[in-house]
Amino acid sequence: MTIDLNSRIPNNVNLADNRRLQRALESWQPSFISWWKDLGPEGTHDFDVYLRTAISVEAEGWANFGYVKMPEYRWGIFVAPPVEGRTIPFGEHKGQPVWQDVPGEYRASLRRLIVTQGDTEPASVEQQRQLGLTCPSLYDLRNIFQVNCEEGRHLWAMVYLLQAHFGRDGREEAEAMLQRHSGDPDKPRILGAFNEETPDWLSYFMFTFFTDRDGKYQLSSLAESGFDPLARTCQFMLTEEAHHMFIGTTGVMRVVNRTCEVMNDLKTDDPEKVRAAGAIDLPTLQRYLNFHYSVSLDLFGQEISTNAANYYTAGLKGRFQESKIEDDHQLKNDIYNITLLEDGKIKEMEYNALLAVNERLRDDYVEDCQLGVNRWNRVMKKFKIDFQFELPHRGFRRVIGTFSGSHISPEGKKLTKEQWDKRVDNWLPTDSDREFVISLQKAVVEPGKIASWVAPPSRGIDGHPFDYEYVRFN
Ligand code: BYC
Repeated sequence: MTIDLNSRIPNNVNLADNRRLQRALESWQPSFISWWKDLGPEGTHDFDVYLRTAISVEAEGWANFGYVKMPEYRWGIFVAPPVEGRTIPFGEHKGQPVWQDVPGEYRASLRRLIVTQGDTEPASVEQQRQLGLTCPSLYDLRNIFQVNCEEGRHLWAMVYLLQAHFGRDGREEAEAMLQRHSGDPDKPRILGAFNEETPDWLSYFMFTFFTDRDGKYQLSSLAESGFDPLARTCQFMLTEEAHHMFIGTTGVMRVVNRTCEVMNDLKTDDPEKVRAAGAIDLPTLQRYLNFHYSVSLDLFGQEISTNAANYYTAGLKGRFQESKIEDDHQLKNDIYNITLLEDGKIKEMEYNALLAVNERLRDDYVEDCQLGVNRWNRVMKKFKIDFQFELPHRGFRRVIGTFSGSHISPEGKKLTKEQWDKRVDNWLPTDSDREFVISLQKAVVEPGKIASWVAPPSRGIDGHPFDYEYVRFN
């Protein structure tokens, strides 16, 4: 499983032995680089960035650091090693040997899953394209570039699967990945969250906490797939994904930390005074949290989904940590509790567990989000500040599924439109919140310096201190 770094496309899949595939990927590569130059991080092509590049998929090789110009980043194809004798872990083919090729009957479903996953990766790079221009510190600048490069690599991962296993259709899908663009009215990205703007660093930290975490759960369920190339690809992607969520968890935590410092220094909880001191008041942080959480909840699809049931039964997309769950892994006769809006009332209802696979994944996600929120709440406790963040009710501001089109308060009460309109400014970022947060966005690029609204990290990257020159501008 060693990575051939000298080849034009670094890989551990013996690309050199498959000339047709190698040629297909090599002919896609210039389109990718040109997309990166046009829609990747703006104005950064000459920067030397202290980046991590994988040189092997083993524990000691995937975190190799050095200065790199981003357009020269070694994007490539890395999959986790095969597990000998692996069998399909769930669904109607459970126990049969995993597939190395796409089964004809599941071709359309697999293609759709891979395209949906792949589409999110370049979308997030596009969404974050301008953030480098207003970075709060060099440390943060380096980290966002790392994330952007890895999202680019995740696109490579999906494009490899499409080109290796879906022939001409796959090549067309690979091209289309670079033609849809985040927020483009004519050719938008596939999923809603990836057409939202990420206009400031608070939104970015929230995005990496909430939306990248959806990525973790979706990739984990694809990592269980009976289609082994997809499973192994996603397994390696998950190692990179952890860093993205680290940025979200610690990013928001550092913002909370700074706000609490200011509140205690000024002995105030008046949001205006906190803002005047250049920090972001806690109620505004809660409103950003509400927004990003609800957008990300939509990414799990409908509560009751025949698509999801079919993917599961076919053995294509499993549950989170499928192999650790103790049941028959077929779910035909199992039930699962779902919160639904029925006849204008929010009710817990029992449903066939197969139809509830999306909802179960969303439940796992909600639990994980709560752990992060608890960590942020501990910061306020440490500062002896009487304020706690809360995840809003799962029906709050939803666009997909049972709650879409209704007005549900953060506490989970069904409201009329008038009631909602009266109170929504307390719950979601207002124009003036956004203007304020954007007004704080000014680039701080001197090593060791940091913007007023966020605390420095407790540790640097790869054992270096915070004031390390993580990015060199040429
Ligand atoms: N927006 O039966 P349902 C990441 C559509 S993030 C728009 O529930 P299904 C990352 C749906 O397509 C992880 N449309 O569908 C993070 C369907 O359309 P049709 C990305 C939506 O298929 C940060 C209809 O509604 N990976 O990696 O069970 C940075 C019926 O819905 C949405 C994946 O998502 C939506 N939110 O569930 C970088 C994994 N939700 O058939 C990267 C692959 C639903 O009526 N995707 N619809 O035309 C999937 O597993 C599934 O497609 C979904 C949807 C879970 C997304």
